[in-house]
Amino acid sequence: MAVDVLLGLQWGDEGKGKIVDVLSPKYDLIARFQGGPNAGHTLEFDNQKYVLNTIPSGIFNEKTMNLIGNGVVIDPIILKRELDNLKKSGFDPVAAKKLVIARKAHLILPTHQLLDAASESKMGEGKIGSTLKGIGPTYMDKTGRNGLRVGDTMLPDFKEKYDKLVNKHKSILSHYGEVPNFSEKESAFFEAIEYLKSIPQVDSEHFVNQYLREGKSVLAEGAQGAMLDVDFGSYPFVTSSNTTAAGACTGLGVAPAKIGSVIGIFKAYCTRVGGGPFPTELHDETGEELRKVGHEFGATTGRPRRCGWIDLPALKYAIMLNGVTELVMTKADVLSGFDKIYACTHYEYNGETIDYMPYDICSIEPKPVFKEIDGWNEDLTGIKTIPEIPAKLMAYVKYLESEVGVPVRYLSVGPDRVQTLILN
Ligand code: 2SA
Ligand code: GDP
Ligand code: MG
Repeated sequence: MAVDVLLGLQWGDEGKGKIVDVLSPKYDLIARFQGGPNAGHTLEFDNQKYVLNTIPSGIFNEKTMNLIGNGVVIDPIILKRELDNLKKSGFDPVAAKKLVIARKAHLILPTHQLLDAASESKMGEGKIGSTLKGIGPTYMDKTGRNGLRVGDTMLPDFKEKYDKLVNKHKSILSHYGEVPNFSEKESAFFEAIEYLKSIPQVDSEHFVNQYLREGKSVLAEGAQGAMLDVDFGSYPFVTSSNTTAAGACTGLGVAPAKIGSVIGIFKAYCTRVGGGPFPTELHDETGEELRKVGHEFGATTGRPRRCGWIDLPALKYAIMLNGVTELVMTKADVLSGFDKIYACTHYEYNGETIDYMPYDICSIEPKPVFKEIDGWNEDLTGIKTIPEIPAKLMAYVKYLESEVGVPVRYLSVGPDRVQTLILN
């Protein structure tokens, strides 16, 4: 057996949570491999909406096990809150023995969040627009070899390790100004750590490979999107992890040869939240309309998302980086009623026409060249079968497939689980 990977091909929020939930009955294990509570993965079914930050989106499927992998960074306070909320809704993954956590995953401390905020506050115009969840500073401590890991919570010297790291953080924070009081947050942190200890800890590399040896199916769930990858995104306007398929190998402990299908998700248009270049962004009423109809607000922070037309050079780049084998197009319903829609096929950049993401995208933003495409008027949200798909939408899908060279396997026409069509 191999590990299939599902990930976002744009700037995040493509609908990964919804699609993982839809696919989870096919899998024995769903495993998050990077990012942390900066993610907001939304699922809807039975008229209920759930937003998951750290917990994998397979949690609502009765038979599926869920793993928070070693590549994830965990805020124990947020994880406890997520689990408490699920319990209130009648789901208790810990009691149901459906959640395990990698002991090698790193912990987000209250001071990581203070560092994130302090760093952003000093950047003015150039700020990243981080979610302020402490993601960057936690990955910095991981690669700087100072981090605290989930497994450390079980060791007798956990508090000493914590104090050592916090003292380092305090000294960095003092360079930014007065160190804010975080005693309340600290109490909540230690309370949440006690709770965290009740979740079974595993070595994700052994756990996942054992599943494969037993012939069980595994889906790795990405967070954010390829264009936010720390290596290949529009650096420095990126998140601090590898959001691309390679991240599934390091974030779970799976060899590259053990990767199977790579399922890439994209919206029928584009959004981005936070700072950084976004060539197809619409600064007009059409952008407003997309935001309004698509409810484009951050699932974690509530920030308005920037909206624009689909960007084919960026999509092709993401497909190449990830080795995408099949596509999912979401939010097709949001485009209903637009007389014309547009696809960026190329960029004008420095007096040239190019069809790739240029290195210096942050200082010279490429100007998009658009192809005009006929829109469709039909409401898609009740569509259940392929013949009901409007011909103009099908033509849009076929056009995108011919441009990127990968089939669109699933079409999502609404936020609910049931609003999903299998195309081929
Ligand atoms: P961070 O917090 O350090 O990872 O921020 C760095 C950049 O990564 C972007 N980022 C995201 N982009 C889209 N969606 C994300 N999750 C939330 C959602 C976002 C929200 O599901 O809507 O609620 O605002 C996410 N997480 C990180 C971030 O905007 C920065 O550009
Ligand atoms: P994720 O981070 O990729 O899981 O995506 P988010 O949950 O942050 O954002 C996607 C939003 O779009 C959520 O509110 C979903 O409920 C919603 N959504 C997903 N698929 C569709 C769709 O096909 N149509 C519509 N209208 N909404 C969708
Ligand atoms: Mg999201």
